[in-house]
Amino acid sequence: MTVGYAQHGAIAVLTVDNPPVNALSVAVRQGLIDGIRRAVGDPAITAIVLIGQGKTFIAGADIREFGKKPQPPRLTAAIAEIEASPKPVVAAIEGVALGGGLEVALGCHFRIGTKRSQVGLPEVKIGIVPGAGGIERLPRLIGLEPALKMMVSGDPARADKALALGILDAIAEGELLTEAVAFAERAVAAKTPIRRLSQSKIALDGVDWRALLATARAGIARSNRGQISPQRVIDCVENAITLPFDQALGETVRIIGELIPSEQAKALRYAFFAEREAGKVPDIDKTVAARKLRSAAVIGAGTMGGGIAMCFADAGIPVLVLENSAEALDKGLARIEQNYQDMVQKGRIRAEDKARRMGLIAKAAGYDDLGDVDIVIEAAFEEMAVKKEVFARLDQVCKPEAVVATNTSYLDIDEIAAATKRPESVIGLHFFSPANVMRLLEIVRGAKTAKDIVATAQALARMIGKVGVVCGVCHGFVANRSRGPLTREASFLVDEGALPQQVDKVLYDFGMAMGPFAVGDVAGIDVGWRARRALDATRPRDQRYSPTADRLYELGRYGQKTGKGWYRYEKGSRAALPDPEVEAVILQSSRDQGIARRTIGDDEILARCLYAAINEGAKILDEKIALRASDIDIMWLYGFAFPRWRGGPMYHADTVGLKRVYETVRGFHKTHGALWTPSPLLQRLAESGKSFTGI
Ligand code: 3H9
Repeated sequence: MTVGYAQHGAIAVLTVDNPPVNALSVAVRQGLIDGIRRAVGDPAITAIVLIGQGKTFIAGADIREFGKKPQPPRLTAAIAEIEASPKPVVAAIEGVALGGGLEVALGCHFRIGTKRSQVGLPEVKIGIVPGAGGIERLPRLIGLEPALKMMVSGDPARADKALALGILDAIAEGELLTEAVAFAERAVAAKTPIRRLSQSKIALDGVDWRALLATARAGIARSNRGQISPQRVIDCVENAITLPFDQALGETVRIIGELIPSEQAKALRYAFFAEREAGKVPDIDKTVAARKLRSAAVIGAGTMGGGIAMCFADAGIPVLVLENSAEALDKGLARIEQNYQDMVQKGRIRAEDKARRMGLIAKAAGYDDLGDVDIVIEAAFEEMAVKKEVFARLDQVCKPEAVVATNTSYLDIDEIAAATKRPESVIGLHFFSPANVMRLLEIVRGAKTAKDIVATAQALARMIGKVGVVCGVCHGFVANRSRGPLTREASFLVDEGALPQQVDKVLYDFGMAMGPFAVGDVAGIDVGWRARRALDATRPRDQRYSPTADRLYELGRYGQKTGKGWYRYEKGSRAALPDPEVEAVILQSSRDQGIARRTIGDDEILARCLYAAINEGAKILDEKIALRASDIDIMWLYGFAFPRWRGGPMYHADTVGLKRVYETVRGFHKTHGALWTPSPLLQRLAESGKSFTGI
């Protein structure tokens, strides 16, 4: 039975039981209708409680059913049946009521939650709109402005906020079912009037709803550039305001019907499941227990080390910070404090949050202070000799069960591990800058890393709110290695005839948050210069190399920090302005390389940048450094702000068609040589008509 039926005195209890998250499959929809009819038809029943089995009320429609032929009954029909009940219906919300789950609860006449409840309409995040009355009912319950905010962002509200907004009528202190039954009995005894939201009006007195919607549209155009669903939510909200309930709902149903099969919704559904898949490592199941993480240490108080220390403090984990000198440590802690201060000023955290978090960050006087910590993350200088020295010291002082991690972004983890007598405890934990903001945590598993250390790293990712993706060891690992060819091609394109602003615009218009040159100015042209010098010794002599960025470095143009890089920046502004001086450097560089500049079309720019990354991604997959194509996609979504509504670069390649991608790569190989050698996997898949996500 997906919807159980029981009687508690005169109260019927319907229990949705559809693990793992009580999604509203066809059987649940039918079960709800049957249960309501049975309770309504039974004279011994005076009221109904609707509850979910386990830790969830209902997580929404079954996303796996999307794209398949819809089967009756519709969710709107089930909700209409609930709302029409002449006997009071109380939703008892444990855990989440999301999407269709909240829509079911809004069809009920009362809602009682627990401290753990979360309610929301996240449909926009999977490229659709709330399609079962949520758009029409939520503003009627809590008012237009807060409802609009929730539906457009898709972010859930926790119990206390839901109570304040009026989504919840009460929060149970004790056992939810018992209190919900008591609530229902009281409603019957007091003859509390039943409130059917579909029959009420949206309160609009004094609300300039046109201005509100216009502001929301403009905000989304910036925050969710290129994404259709939030704009469609607002279309539906406008209908909810201007049309009668049934007519507005009819329009919403039509719109969700259009959106479900759309490319964007498919990509966003793909990303939803890819994210869940990324947490799974085939040889590490639930029987592998993670180690306890109650305290941490970070080596290095630079930008990266400081950001990592903030991650721990944000999660309530005490963290020690170790630096070479007292000055460097003081400087690092001052930067952390400033970051928190900025967050307070922007209203992101309260002053007391800042104080609590700063209180969790302490200075380590030396390596001997690290003997008790559960995890150490080294974020020292990117040089193998330095890393080896640090790890040899850590080996001497850390307790045997400690996790000993490095934040290196490209060095060989196995070589670092070999500097210790405990290579099984060593792992790569690669954060992305700014470490306290970017959500990707690349978990690099060395040849000898123990399984429970990997499981602990995954648990850490969850604790600090990151998306952990496990991969193997190679130069640059998965994220940076697959992105490297994109920046490489961007530089070549500029040498051949494009300008930075043209290349950046093409990638920005594609949906990336920034183009590669704007990113270079943020990351620092001096940083790129040092990374290239580190590779000089091993770079094949006949390999094409763009010297243009080196010319900018020689001019002291280090990027935003010097007010000049690929662009120029006015004092105090981050707006990238094209600079004739850069253009002159580029033209000279082309001449020096003997390249006759040509006009380059936007299509070529996009293909060169993206397909270079995709071809490298395919090589990484073939070498089994990444477990699956979707893991590469998740890394790009969370590490490089690739537009989620395009799924990720590998998924994007599938939508283009691998045959076409392969043919284009082959063409570039002919024109541009060895750096474009097609990946054998790409070739195999293209020739057999397969896709990355199908393997
Ligand atoms: C909707 O409701 C449309 C309506 O407006 C109108 C319709 C007409 N369907 O995340 P977890 C699976 S749209 C199918 O690891 P957690 C998930 O894939 C929907 N499957 O656990 C995973 O499977 P597996 C609006 C779903 O505790 C397993 O459940 N609702 C669904 O970290 C456990 O999930 C949403 O967008 C689903 N709806 O988080 C909510 N949800 O074990 C989406 C989950 O095989 N869901 N699964 O990998 C979530 O936000 C989180 O999953 C949730 C649990 C918070 C519920």
